[in-house]
Amino acid sequence: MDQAASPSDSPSGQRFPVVVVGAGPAGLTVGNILRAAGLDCLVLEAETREFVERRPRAGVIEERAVRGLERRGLARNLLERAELHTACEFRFDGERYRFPYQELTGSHHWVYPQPLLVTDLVREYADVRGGRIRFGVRDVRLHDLDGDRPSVSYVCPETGRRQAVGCDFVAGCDGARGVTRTFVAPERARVARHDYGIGWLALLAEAPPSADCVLFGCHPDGFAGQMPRSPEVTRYYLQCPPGDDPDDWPHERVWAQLRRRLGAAGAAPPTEGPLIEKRVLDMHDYVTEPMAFGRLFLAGDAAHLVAPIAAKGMNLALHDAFLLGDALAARLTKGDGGELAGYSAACLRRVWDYQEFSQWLSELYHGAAAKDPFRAGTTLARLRRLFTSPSAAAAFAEQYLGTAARY
Ligand code: RFL
Repeated sequence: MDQAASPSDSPSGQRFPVVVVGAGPAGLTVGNILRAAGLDCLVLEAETREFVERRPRAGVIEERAVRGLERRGLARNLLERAELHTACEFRFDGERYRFPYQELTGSHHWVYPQPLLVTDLVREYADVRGGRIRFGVRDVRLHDLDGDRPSVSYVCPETGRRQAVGCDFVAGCDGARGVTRTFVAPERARVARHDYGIGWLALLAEAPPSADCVLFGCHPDGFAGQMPRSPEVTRYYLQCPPGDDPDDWPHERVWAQLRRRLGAAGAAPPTEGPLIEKRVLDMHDYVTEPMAFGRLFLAGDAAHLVAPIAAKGMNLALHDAFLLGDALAARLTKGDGGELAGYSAACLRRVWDYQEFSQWLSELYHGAAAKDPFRAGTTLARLRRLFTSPSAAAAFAEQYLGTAARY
C-alpha cells in the first residue's frame, strides 16, 4: 500500500484536475464528460491505442446506457451502426421459446461491439475534445490520496523514467486487473466475492448468427449461448468446467456441442465458421465497498466484476462513469460536492441489483446441467414460468433490460 509515499521523481510539475487510470469504457466516458465541461484531465493507459481499440469483449448495451451516451454527445456512430434487439430466445426440452421483451415493455437492447465503442470514445476524447492521454504507461502508482493534493506516477514508455503528475482527484477505471484499488488499505475496503464454480468457453466465430437474436440453450450437457455481434461475427458460449483448457475444445467438438445444446424443433443449426477467439472464463463476481477512498473514486470493473452471465459489466461501467463524470464536473466547476459524496452509494445500489440478477440467471442457465434432479426440476419450473406468468415475464424483462425506475 503505497498511498502515503510520495513519488520519488516528480520532474514534470504537471497538474490536472483529474487523472483517470484506464482507457476502457468507464475511463474514456469520464474523460469525455470532463472535457465537455471544459476541464483538463489526463488518461493513463497501460496498453497501446491499437490494442484497446481491438480488444473484443462486450456487445449487449442497455437502452439506458445508450441514452446516457447520447445525452453526452457520445453515441453518434453507435446509433448509426448498432443493431437493435427486441427479443431473445430460450431453448430447453427440445423446444424454442421466444421472449419478445420489446413487445412486453417497450424497451430494447442494442448490440454494438465494445471495440467499436472504445474506438469512438478514444477518438472523441483525444481527437475531437483535445483530451490528454498517455498509452503504454507502466507501473502506475497513487500517492497522498487522503490529502488535498494527491498525485499519480507512472513509468514513461519512451524514457523509462518515473513521471509524476499532481491532481485534485483520481478516477480508478483500470478494470479487473488494474492496480488503483490496491492503493487502498485493506481495512478500509470490504471486498465481497462470489464464485459460481462454473467455466464458460467464450468463442468468437467468423460466421453469421443462426438467428436474429440472443439464444440461451439450457441443456443437461451444459449451457450454450449465441450473441450476435455483427453480420460476420458471432459470439458463442459453452459451459465447461472452470479452468478447462481451451485446446481441449477443437473445432469439431465446439460445433457439435453448440448444435446439441442449442438444438430445438424447427431451429436452424448454428452456422459454422473459423473460431477467432477461444478462451475459458471462470465465472466469478466481486464488489468493492465503498467505491470512494479520499480522493480516489473507483468505477467499472475496477470496483466490481459481474460475470458475463447477464451481459451487465459494461453497462454498469457506463452507469458509474456517467455518475462519476457528472459529479466531478459539478465539484470542479461549481464547487458542488453533493453528487460526489453520494457517488459510491448510488452506484452500489444498481451493482448489487445486477449481481443478484446474475445469480438468479445463473441457476436458470446452469441448473439443468447440475446433475441434481431436484435442481433440474426447479430450473425447468423457473424457465416455464417466464412463458406462463405475465408477472414473472415482466420482472425478468425489467432486470434483463435494466429498466427499473429506482434502484
Ligand atoms: P476495462 O474495459 O477492463 O478497461 C480498463 C482499462 O484499464 C487498463 N489498465 C491499466 N491502465 C493503466 N495502468 C494499469 N495498471 C492498468 N491496468 C489495466 C486496461 O488495459 C483497460 O484498457 O474496464 P471498464 O472500463 O470498467 O469496462 C468494463 C467492461 O470492459 C466489462 O465489464 C465488459 O467487457 C463485461 N462484458 C460485457 N458487459 C456488458 O455490459 N455486455 C456484454 O455483452 C458483455 N459481454 C463482457 C462480455 C466481458 C467478457 N469478458 C472477456 C470477461 C463478454 C466477455 C467475453
